[in-house]
Amino acid sequence: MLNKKRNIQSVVLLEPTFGHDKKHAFGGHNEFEPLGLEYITAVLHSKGYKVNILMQMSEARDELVQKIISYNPDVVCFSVLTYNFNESIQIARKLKHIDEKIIVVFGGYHPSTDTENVVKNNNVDFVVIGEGETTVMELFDAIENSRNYESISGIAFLKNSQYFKTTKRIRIKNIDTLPFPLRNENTLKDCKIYGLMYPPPSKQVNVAVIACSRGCPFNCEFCCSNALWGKGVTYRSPHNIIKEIRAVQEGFNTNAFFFTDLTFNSSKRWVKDFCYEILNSGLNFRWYCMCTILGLDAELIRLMSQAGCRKIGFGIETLDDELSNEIKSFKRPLIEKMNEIYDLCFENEIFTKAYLMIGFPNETYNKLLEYKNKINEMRVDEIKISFYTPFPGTRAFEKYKHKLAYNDFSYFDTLNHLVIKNNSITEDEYKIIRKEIIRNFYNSELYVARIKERLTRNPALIESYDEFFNFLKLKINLYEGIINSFAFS
Ligand code: B12
Ligand code: SF4
Repeated sequence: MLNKKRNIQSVVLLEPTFGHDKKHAFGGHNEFEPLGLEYITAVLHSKGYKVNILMQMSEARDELVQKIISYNPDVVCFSVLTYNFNESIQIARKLKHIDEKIIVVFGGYHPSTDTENVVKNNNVDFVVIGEGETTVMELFDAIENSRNYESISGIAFLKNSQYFKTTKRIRIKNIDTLPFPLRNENTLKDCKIYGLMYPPPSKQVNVAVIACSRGCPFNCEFCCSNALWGKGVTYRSPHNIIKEIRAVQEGFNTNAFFFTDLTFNSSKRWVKDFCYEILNSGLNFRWYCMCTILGLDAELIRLMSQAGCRKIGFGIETLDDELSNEIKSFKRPLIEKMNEIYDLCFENEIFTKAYLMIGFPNETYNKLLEYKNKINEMRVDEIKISFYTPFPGTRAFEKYKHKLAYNDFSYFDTLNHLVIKNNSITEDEYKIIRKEIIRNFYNSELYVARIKERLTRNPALIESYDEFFNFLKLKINLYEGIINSFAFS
C-alpha cells in the first residue's frame, strides 16, 4: 500500500489483448470501443487529469510496455476480463520492473470477481470492484492527498502484506449524471458490427457502443453480470441516451450503434419510451441489441424496427430444455414459441442471432448429433456456438472448478478451448462437430429458403449476406457451399 502523497500527472488506461491467441477467435467477433475505459476516462478528464487510452492490438508485449512508458505514467489502469488477465499481469510486472513507482490499478469483470487472487499477485496496487466511476475518483484523490484507503468503498489492496477489501460500493443510482464516454475517431474508425447486419460492415461508419442500462434482472449459473453489477438494473433516461447518440453522430458521423446492455428489453415500458424518443428525435441510425425472448411481442418488435433496430441477439445457450432449466435462472420457451418471435423479427427486417453453448461435462456424442438437427429447426439468421466456460465468481465456477482442463485463464476464451473436461469427447472432436453443426445449419434447406424470401422482400439485403458469408469464408473457410450456391456479388 502507498503511504506517501503522489502527484498524478499522467495516466494511461489500457485494454490488454487476448494474450494466448493474438488473433481473432473462431468465427471472428465484433470490434468495439473500450466503453468501460472511456467512461473512466471521462470522469478523470472532468477532474483535469491527463489521460491516454491504449488498446493492445497486434503489438508484442515489450513494444506495448515501451509505449506505455513513453507517456511517463504515474498510474496505469487496466480493464481486465478473465481471458486477458494473464496478459495484464505480465504487462504490469514489466512496468513495475522498469519503474516500481508506477501505480497499477485493475478494474473490470475479472478483478471484480476473483479479487483476492488478483490482489495477492503483488503487481497490482489496487483493484476497483464493480462500477468504476466514483471509486476511481475517490482513489485518485486519496493517492494525491495521502488519505486513508480503507474508507474508500469498492476497492481491495494489500495492507501490511495482507489482503484487505473495503466495504461494498453502492451502485450509482442515476447513471444519467455520468459524463458521456470520451471517444476518439481513431478507435471508432475500426469498430464494426460483423455478422449479418444492415448496413453491412463495409457501409458502417464509426460504429459506437452505447450502454443504456447496467445490470441484468436474471442470475444465470454461468454469468458474471451479477458479480460485477449486483442485482437489479439501472436505466438511463431515453432523453439522456439520445443526447449521447446525437453527440456521437455529430462528432463522428456514426450510422450504426451497438447497445451493449446485458438484457436490453428487461423493461418493456422502457424499450417503448426509448423507441418513441428515437422516432421523435429526427435522428437516423440502425442498431443491434441483446434481448431475452421473454417479453418480446409483435407490437414491440414492430416499434423497435421502426426505430431502426436491424439485429437482435438472443442468449439461447442450449436447446436441451432440462439443461436450460439447470443453467438459466428463468424458464425459456420451447423452440416453437421462440420461432414465433424470430418470425416476427424476420417480418420486420430484423436479423436474429442465437448464442449457443456446447461443452458440458456430461454431453455425449449422440447428444451433439441430436443437437445438430435441432439447431436447424431454429428460424434464426445467425448462430454462434461457444464452449461452456466457468468464469470466476459464477456458480458454474464453483460447480466445475475441480473439472478444469486448463488452469491458465488465457484459455478461457469461450471459443477455442474446452475449459471443462468432458468425459467422452476431446476438444478437437468438439471443434470438428461444431463445424459440422454450423455448416449443416447454414446449408439447410430451411435456411436457404429464408434467404431467398428475404431477398425477394428486400433486395438491398444482398450486400449484408454477401459480406457475411465472405467474412465467414475468410475466417473459418466454412461456407464455400452456400457462397457457391448463390452468385452473391
Ligand atoms: C461489448 C462486449 C465485448 C466486445 C468488446 C469488449 C470491449 N472492448 O469492451 C467484444 C465483442 C470484442 C467482446 C469480446 C469478448 N467478450 Co465481451 N462483452 C461485451 C459486453 C456485451 C459489453 C461490455 C461493455 O461495454 N459494458 C459496459 C461498460 C460500461 O462496462 P464495463 O466495461 O464492465 O466497465 C465498467 C466496470 O467494469 C468498471 N471497469 C472496467 N474496466 C475498468 C478499469 C479500471 C481501471 C477501473 C477503475 C474500472 C473499470 O468500470 C466501468 C464503468 O463502470 C459485456 C457484457 C456487458 N454488458 O457488460 C461482455 C463481456 C465483458 N464479454 C465477455 C467475454 C467472455 C468475451 C470474450 C471472451 C468472448 C468471445 N470469445 O468472443 C471476448 C474477449 C474479449 C477480450 N478482450 O478479452 C464476458 C466477460 C466474462 C469474464 N469474466 O471475462 C462478458 C461479461 C459477457 C458475459 N456475460 O459473459 N466483448
Ligand atoms: S440473462 Fe444473460 S446477462 Fe442476464 S444473468 Fe442470464 S446470461 Fe447473464
